Amino acid sequence: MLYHFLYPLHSSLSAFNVFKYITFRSIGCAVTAFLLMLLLSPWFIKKLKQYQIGQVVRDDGPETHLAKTGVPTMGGVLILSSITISTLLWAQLTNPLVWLMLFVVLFFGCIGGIDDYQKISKKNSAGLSARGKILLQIFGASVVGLFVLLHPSYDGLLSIPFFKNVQPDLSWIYVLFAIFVIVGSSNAVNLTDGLDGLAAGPIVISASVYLVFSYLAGHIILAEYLQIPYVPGAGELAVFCGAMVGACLGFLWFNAYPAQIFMGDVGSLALGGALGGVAIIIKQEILLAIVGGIFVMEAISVIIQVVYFKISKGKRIFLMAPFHHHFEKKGWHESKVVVRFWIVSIILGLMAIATLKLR
Ligand code: 57M
Repeated sequence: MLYHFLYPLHSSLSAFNVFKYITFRSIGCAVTAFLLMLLLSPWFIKKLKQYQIGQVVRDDGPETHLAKTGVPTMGGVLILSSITISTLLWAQLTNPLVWLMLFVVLFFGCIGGIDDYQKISKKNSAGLSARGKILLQIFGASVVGLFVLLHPSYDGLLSIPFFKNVQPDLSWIYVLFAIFVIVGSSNAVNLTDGLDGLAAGPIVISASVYLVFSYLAGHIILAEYLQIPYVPGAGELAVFCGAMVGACLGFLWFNAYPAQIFMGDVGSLALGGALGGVAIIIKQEILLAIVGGIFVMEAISVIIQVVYFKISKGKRIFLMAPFHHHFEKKGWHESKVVVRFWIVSIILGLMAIATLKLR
């Protein structure tokens, strides 16, 4: 909005020229989202407590988690509001990719929100059925998949990090692939969100990396120079990623150990879906497995545990899955697990940036 109102004034005052620059608007967007979270969270936490929107903690998890019963949850509502407000303020609103991403983040947020609400309002409810949740997720993701398939600037080619000449053509199967990436990413972030700050930290890192890649993908000269797919208009997604970075940093302020608020499924499903969506739209799909390596590892740990549990008739590989519970059960303090996961996430983020040159 600011772009549309303030940039045209540059003819009378040249200072308004800055609103043309994606870099300036991405930073402005991140700062706005961060400040919104910082200013509104104390009020929001008070309201959640007042309406008794508190976490129901399972009693079969690590014992230390029982103390978390009643911690206000559904902080994702504020995260999504901050992302939406800041994106609407700073992005170029004539760009369809911006609206597509707002659709993804809000649609996945609604799925998580309904799930959270059912769990909280009927204390013993398991929330939305697994089948209902996955069908809704597939619907949301297929909107992105179909957009990419039908849009003239896209093709079904996959870009493989480190191998610039290997670009398999998936043709229409690309839609199924897009669904797999977005739904997978949404659920992987959801599984990761089990310790204070464990999901928000790696989301900040992943969204920062995708901010850089979105900017480059939307810049014809830089994209050609770096030999990454050029996607017209993708630069505006740097502004959207800026909103994700700022909002999650602001959330982390209150979600850091000991957490004053959890994001709930409304946050985790939406933010995971958004990362998957950006990866698809800017054609850096496989890169997500590196950038979001922590989320991938957590999801794989659950798959391995469940499969092994079934074929061995009750034996386990990890003390508990997802992976973070394994370390807690080994006696690591929650904060140690979280900070170490962040360290791995930062290293993976740097590796992802390195793929720009190592090809
Ligand atoms: C949700 N959510 C947390 C909070 C957060 C298939 C199976 C592996 C599924 C998995 C599962 O349900 N995972 C998704 C993970 C929950 O947090 C809420 O949920 C939102 C995210 N969806 O925002 O609202 C608990 O996580 C803790 N938490 C924090 N800090 C935070 O900032 O401490 C969350 C955010 C909160 C709080 O304690 O209550 C969750 O874990 O429920 N299931 C599991 O993860 C369970 N694992 C399991 O059953 N493993 C078995 C299987 C695989 C064979 C095994 O290894 O033997 C564990 N989860 C819990 N107890 N709580 C184990 C039992």
